[in-house]
Amino acid sequence: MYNSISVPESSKTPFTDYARWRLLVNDNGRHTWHYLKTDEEAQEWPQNTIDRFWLGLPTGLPKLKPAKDAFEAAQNGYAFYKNLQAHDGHWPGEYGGPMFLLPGLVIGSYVSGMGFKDEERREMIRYLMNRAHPEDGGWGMYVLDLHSACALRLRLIPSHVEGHSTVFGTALNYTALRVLGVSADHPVCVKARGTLHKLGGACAIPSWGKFWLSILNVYDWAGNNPVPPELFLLPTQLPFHPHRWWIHTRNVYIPMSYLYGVRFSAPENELILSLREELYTQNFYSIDWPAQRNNVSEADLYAPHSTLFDTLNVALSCYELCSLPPLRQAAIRKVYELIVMEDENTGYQTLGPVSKMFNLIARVHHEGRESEAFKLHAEKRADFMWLGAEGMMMCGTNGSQLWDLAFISQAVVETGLAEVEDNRAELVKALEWLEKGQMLENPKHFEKAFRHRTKGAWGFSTKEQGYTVSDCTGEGLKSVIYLQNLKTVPKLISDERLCWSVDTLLSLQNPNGGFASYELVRGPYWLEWLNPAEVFGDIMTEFCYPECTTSVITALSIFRKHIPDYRSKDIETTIRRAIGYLHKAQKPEGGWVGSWGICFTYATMFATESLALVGENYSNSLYSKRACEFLISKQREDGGWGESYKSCEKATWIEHKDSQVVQTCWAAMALMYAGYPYPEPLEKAVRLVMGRQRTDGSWAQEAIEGVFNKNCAIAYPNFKFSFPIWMLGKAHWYLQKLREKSSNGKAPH
Ligand code: LAN
Repeated sequence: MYNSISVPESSKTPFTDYARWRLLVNDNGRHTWHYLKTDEEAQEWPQNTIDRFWLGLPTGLPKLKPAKDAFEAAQNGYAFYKNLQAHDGHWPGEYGGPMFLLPGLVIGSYVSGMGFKDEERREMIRYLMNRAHPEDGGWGMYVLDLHSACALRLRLIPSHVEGHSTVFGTALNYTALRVLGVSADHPVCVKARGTLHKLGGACAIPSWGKFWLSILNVYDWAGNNPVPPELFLLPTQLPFHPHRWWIHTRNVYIPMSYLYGVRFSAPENELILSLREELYTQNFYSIDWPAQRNNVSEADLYAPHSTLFDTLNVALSCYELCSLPPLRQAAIRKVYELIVMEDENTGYQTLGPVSKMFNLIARVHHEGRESEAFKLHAEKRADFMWLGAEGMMMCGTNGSQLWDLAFISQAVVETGLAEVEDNRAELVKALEWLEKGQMLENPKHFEKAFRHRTKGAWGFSTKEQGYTVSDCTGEGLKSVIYLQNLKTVPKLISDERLCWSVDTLLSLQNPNGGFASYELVRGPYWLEWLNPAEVFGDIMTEFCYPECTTSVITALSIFRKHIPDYRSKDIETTIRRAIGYLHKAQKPEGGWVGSWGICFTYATMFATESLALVGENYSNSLYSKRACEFLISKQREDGGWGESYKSCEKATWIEHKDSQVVQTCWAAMALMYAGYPYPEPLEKAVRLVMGRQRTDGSWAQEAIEGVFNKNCAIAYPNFKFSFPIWMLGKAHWYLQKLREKSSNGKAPH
């Protein structure tokens, strides 16, 4: 269906004209890339700074007057970052890192008969070429080094690649390249195929890979463990009913069970026949498929199956041989209904990039390519596709709009930058975005679709995507209160609406006092023994996270100062119980393990802020003091902090080879929230971050900042602006106060 495409051997320079790409920002936070074909179009819609920055082209932004102190450095940082704010008030950004998403986009589109524009295909190919491992040519689970492997190969930048190639990454991305039209003889394919074969070939791909390859008809359905849709017909009271699973796992397995139930397979064609030969080390037609169900390469294995899960699969495989057609049909109808409800609840964005493509295939299977569903899915597919300097990728979500906006808004207010005349217009725009971005109703399909309430909430990306996230609601609420407290900003969101968001936050507390990500913890911990995914940890149920809990504590603490009468008893009890959870979650060494950012510096910053808001600080709380001492023990000679993504995998501090600007800011902010009384560590941190600031006020991209499911890294490139601005501005006033106190001869506390 996609014709073959000839691309250069080197991916160093773009395969399309980068001067013709534009980021369209519309509908309150949607951002999509468009290629202008003619000179007239290009003239009518000129490229702006945002386009140029994210494409990696020179921005032409001026050199700024060198900063004399931390506040001026923060001001310079914001003077730069302001230019990246879109007209609707949010800061668009790239959200890449995972290397298993683009193949889903490509395979899912291919089997659904949904094409790509030629320029999109070329840039996706280039992205995959740039992300191939510089030595073996394969791909891993995620990208750690945000500089392209190509730049590394050419030694344009000194660094090294930490990730290793896996069967999951290599087989899927190889397949994606071939589907996109690259010939099997192209050097990038030859090299990757060699690595895939060395790793044992596609038979040893983890279960999600087996699934994608089965959909494409290059792996046999008999080589998959069963994914019976009947699970969704079981009584909801059962402790393992899917509505109790973590929402991402549930929303991936709903369409998966549909596609498994109907054994969806693309019709054979030349490419498929050829891939059957390329992906394996043995003859495709002689493979013993049932024997491959639990065959997962060592290079991929992170969460091995439990014996319970393996036993269950034996039983389910027997059931597959004698499943009752009417029951199967009823189950397929049930999961299809859930798929449709999810599409409609989210404006066809769906919860995330994996369910997006599975839902699309299911809808096309059921309703065809002429359907409205196909059209709407096609339109929103663009929201996940991002063109970066290295080519076109599939993002972890349809953006991180709320998240990025919330941090920079709070930073600007807390540092006093909001008082600077020149900075006001941006803040009004940010508030306008928050106003339009708040969810004002519960989902259209609510309990029936197993959804949690959304009224008053903010999600991670846009209102359209429509999912409450506990900490996003917390950060959204804080930002609104901060901004609306400024005299120069109009009040756009009523107190009533703020109260709705508090209602949502209060509805999310778990019996142990902690907060999870999207919903309450609905299932027992032992469900993790049924984790089928092999490559991710802690995915079966919601868990309580220090980061989510702390965002809620800080939001509620700030809210009650603003509106003291609203549900004051409930808020008090909720905060007290949440602090109890936080105390328990502290590691004996003094830090908190981050699950969404890397790693201890991230979670500890949120934790000391929460403690401070309930009056616990370095001088009166052992928790706060231990946190400071822990961080101080990790500060390096150069004044910075640097921890590897492996800290998240192993839940213990593991040094990164270099100190990191973003982590240094998190650690320094943690110390300041705790009221750390000694200036030297902070002064050293400030020097490091100022020293790495560029003349236009920006900072360079360093190591990847985020993580999920223990084992996958994900990029938050806007953090390198918001946190340095925040930390430097805060440190300026903080250090000034410390100096005043010591010159008055007073002890710091
Ligand atoms: C995210 C990104 C944001 C993140 C925070 C708000 C930072 C966090 O505090 C709560 C959890 C949340 C919302 C989160 C959950 C898992 C996501 C959606 C992601 C890490 C981005 C991508 C990831 C998603 C699961 C990727 C698709 C992969 C699957 C395994 C389905």
